[in-house]
Amino acid sequence: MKVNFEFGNHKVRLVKFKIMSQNAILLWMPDPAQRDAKILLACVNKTRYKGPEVDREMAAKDAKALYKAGEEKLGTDEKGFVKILSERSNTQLISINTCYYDMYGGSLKKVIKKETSGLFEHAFLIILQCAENPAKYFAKVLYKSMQGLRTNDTTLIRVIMTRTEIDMQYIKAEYHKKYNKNLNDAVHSETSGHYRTFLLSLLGQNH
Ligand SMILES: [Ca+2]
Repeated sequence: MKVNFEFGNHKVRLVKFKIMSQNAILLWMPDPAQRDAKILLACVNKTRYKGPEVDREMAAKDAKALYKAGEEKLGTDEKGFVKILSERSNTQLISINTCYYDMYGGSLKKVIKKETSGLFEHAFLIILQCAENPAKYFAKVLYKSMQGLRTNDTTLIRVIMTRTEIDMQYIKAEYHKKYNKNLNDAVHSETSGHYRTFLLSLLGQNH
């Protein structure tokens, strides 16, 4: 989707790109240090299986590997977390989470919070949230970007531009469910001029 509009004296053309959620995670990282860049590359480069099939046996193996890399170990082997969290499909991650709970009595979210910190923790939690319910995650990000005195336009435009049209329908539904307000109306009240027209055209019809 291409939209032309004028911004000051400039004619601007913005194109909506169709990219995977992994790439979006990359965008979320503010100026990552070299150490933290590993997970970003892992997320982008590895081919993540997208289908619905779940391998229970492999999930149990991964749960065990995560336990060894985290709770069982003094300190944390972050590489072990990166490998599993960046390579497994969303459905597989949900299965790993269930296995972990059954085997060790705690959720992966809790383990990540306990065993990791900083950008690693941030990225791992995003991956987990995206596996569970990506639309809910992005609805929350959009809501937060419009809170407070100043709207965070960078976040707002980044999320809206990087979601596919189908993703956006799910995000709008989650937004309405959680905040009891239409996303289009929220964006309308937080923006103005060509910028508003542009964002609303990317959001599509109000449902
Ligand atoms: Ca540990």
